[in-house]
Amino acid sequence: MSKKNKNTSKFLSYVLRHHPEKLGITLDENGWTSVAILLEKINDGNYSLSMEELEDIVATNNKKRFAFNEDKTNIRASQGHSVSIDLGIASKQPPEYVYHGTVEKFIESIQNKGLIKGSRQHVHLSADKETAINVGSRRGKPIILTIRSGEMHQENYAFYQSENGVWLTDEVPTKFIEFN
Ligand code: HQG
Repeated sequence: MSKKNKNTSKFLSYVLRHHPEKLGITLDENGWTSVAILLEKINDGNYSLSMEELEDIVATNNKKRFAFNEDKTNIRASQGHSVSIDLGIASKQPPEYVYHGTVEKFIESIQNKGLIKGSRQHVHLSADKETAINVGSRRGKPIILTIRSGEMHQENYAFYQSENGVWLTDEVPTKFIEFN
């Protein structure tokens, strides 16, 4: 992916997950926004973005962070929102274990409170350790927690899987976390 498209991806994450108003766009209740208006607003100032470039970003973004609807008239971020939207995905049985990458300075607090969603709409969990290592590495030396998601599901905690494969849930109480 080109440097320009990488920067545009970051900007799109910012507006589509957190601050649509900064670009003067609105998201519907499921997080979708009009592609035509998005392009119009982006091209309003001294930035230029074509539909072809946007299509390239959606197709090649390393984490498939964005998705078009069927006829490509709307676009949304597949997960990671802090604005209140409903992704409209059905709850789903998770694997027996999922993983969470974090760093040492959060461990004591996680031991006390479990995993909490903070400013995002969900706690984000990974299907494999590899991905969790990458998530944790954003903040320093990664520590990988194993979550007994199968057991949580049996106890009626709801899990969702975003279009790009991230496991989402509302909270993970300490008793389901293996700290090792
Ligand atoms: C920590 C990126 C103290 C948690 C990634 C994490 C992911 C607690 C931080 C996605 C805590 C929240 C989400 C507690 C949780 N006490 N700290 N009780 N419970 N934490 O960014 O999971 O590149 O909101 O361990 O790849 O790091 O943006 O969540 O360190 O998929 O697409 O609080 O964001 O994806 O941080 O990352 P975040 P996350 P994108």
